[in-house]
Amino acid sequence: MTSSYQTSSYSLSDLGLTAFFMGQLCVEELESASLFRVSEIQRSIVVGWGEDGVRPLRTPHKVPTSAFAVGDWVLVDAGDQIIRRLTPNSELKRRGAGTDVSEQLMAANIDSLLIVTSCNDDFNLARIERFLALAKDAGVTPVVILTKIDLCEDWERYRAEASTLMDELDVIGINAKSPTALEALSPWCGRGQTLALVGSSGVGKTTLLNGLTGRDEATATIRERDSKGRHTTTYRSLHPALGGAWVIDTPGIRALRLHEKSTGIEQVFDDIMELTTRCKFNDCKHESEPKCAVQAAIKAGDLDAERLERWRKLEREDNRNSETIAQSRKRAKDFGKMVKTVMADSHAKKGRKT
Ligand SMILES: Nc1nc2c(ncn2[C@@H]2O[C@H](COP(=O)(O)OP(=O)(O)OP(=O)(O)O)[C@@H](O)[C@H]2O)c(=O)[nH]1
Ligand SMILES: [Mg+2]
Repeated sequence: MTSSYQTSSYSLSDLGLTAFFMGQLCVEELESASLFRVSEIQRSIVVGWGEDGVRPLRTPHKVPTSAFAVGDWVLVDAGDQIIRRLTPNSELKRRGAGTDVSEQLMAANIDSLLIVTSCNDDFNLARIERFLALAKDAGVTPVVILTKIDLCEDWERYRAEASTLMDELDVIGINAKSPTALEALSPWCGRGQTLALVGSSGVGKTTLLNGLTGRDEATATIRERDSKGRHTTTYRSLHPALGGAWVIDTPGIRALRLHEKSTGIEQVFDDIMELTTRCKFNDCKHESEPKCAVQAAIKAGDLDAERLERWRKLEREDNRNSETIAQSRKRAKDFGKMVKTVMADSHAKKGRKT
């Protein structure tokens, strides 16, 4: 995707400015500075959309570009220098990759999260649940978009499976390449609304963006063998859609790691949460304890055992995420000690045998 600093202008209200943001400004600021909506963040560049079009903005001294998110509202001085970030009304955050425990801002001030997945090998319930928890954490409406229904004989099967993940979840099947099919997304594309497209590489996020905005951003075919994409989109960007909405396209995510104590997990798995309150023991592990309501629901066919496993996995990960770095070092040290002890024991046993 290439940056193009456009000059076409939108009013601040077209850009999604509401009283919530205006309430964060004092009269002097309104007179001397202007407001921009962050439309693109690359390694060292923040680009903003203001009343006169799009232009690069300078971050405050020693503040990295990672302190801002696409979709943010920022106050900017006459020299295109960002003065401050306005408090967002919603924020998508994830945990960094590998050993990085820091939180990464993915997008801000969005109304709905379009979780895009194809009706092929990409379809994965655990991944969709993670994205649902991400949306719930941010307090935004999740919608599951199933793409490539034109290449799939029984795409309704995918819809049926995805619909079981949460009550009242909208699951829309679409051929992202068909302009008429895009009308199915109109409930989330109203004037001033902002939606973000997330999902693995190759599922059709940029194809949807192009259809919704009339743009022609780069897309690329996927590998036939495993339906994997080629990571064509490399950074997040905000674009005006034809009906007055704003669309954020994002690079494909290999593995989404939720950040900190995620209340989203509890909301997505509220069926299991409700069952746990009915177990006989407060500290029930839902394994083989007597009068466990969770196991009883599995036996009665009311709860899928695989869903319970996926919840356990997310809970374990969430607990680990909430550890401080010191705790995580201690856990690694204790594990190292345990390995040494086991090794020493096995050497001693071998010694006794010979
Ligand atoms: N037949 C069909 N092809 C689709 C559909 N959606 C996307 N494609 C094709 O799938 C390929 C990948 O689409 P992209 O839009 O580049 O996917 P992406 O999610 O943006 O991928 P990344 O930028 O790598 O994250 C392209 O060749 C699209 O033309 C669909 O609904 N039907
Ligand atoms: Mg893309």
